[in-house]
Amino acid sequence: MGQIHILKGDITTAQVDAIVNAANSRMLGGGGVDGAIHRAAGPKLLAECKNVPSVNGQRCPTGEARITSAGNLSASYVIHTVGPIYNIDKAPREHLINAYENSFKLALSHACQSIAFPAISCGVYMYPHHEAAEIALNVALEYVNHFDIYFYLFDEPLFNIFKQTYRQLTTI
Ligand code: AR6
Repeated sequence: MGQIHILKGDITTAQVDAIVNAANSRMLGGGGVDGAIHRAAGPKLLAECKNVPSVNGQRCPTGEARITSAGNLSASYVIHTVGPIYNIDKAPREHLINAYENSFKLALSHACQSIAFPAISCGVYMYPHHEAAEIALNVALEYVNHFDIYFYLFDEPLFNIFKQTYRQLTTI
């Protein structure tokens, strides 16, 4: 039985088996947490991403996940998932649920015992933060038997939303 930990800070410092990246479908890096993870991991991560099979330049469709090693990060793996772009996605809720679930499934199949997530789609993809927290934490509660789960929130308002949502979901 693991635990859910809600932390404020930089996910690249997480001491876990797998760090989840909020990537885009091309999986060649980007801004936000994706940029931070690639900078901290170094060029080996980008080289590994380039080896992931692509269809028309798309390595990871929205809601799916892919796994690579983690370069200079202390984690064993980076799990790259792609959340929905809230304003243009036809099924944003379903896709955000899938992004979390598929990340957990990949971590399970690679025998990970601890996993760290950023707030997927909560930056430039503009998913409303309260609903995103509710989705992230509900999926995490389904997998907490298998992992220690760490959410790294980068700013105080989102950190507070995750803490408050977690209290609401776990208070009977
Ligand atoms: N550690 C933890 N969280 C972080 C960090 C960090 N080092 N840096 C930023 N965040 P975003 P998205 C937070 O935009 O919305 C990229 O360009 C950030 O404050 O990184 O899923 C990709 O390549 C926000 O709360 O991801 C894609 O093109 C959260 O991480 C696109 O952005 C997610 O913000 C994905 O957009």
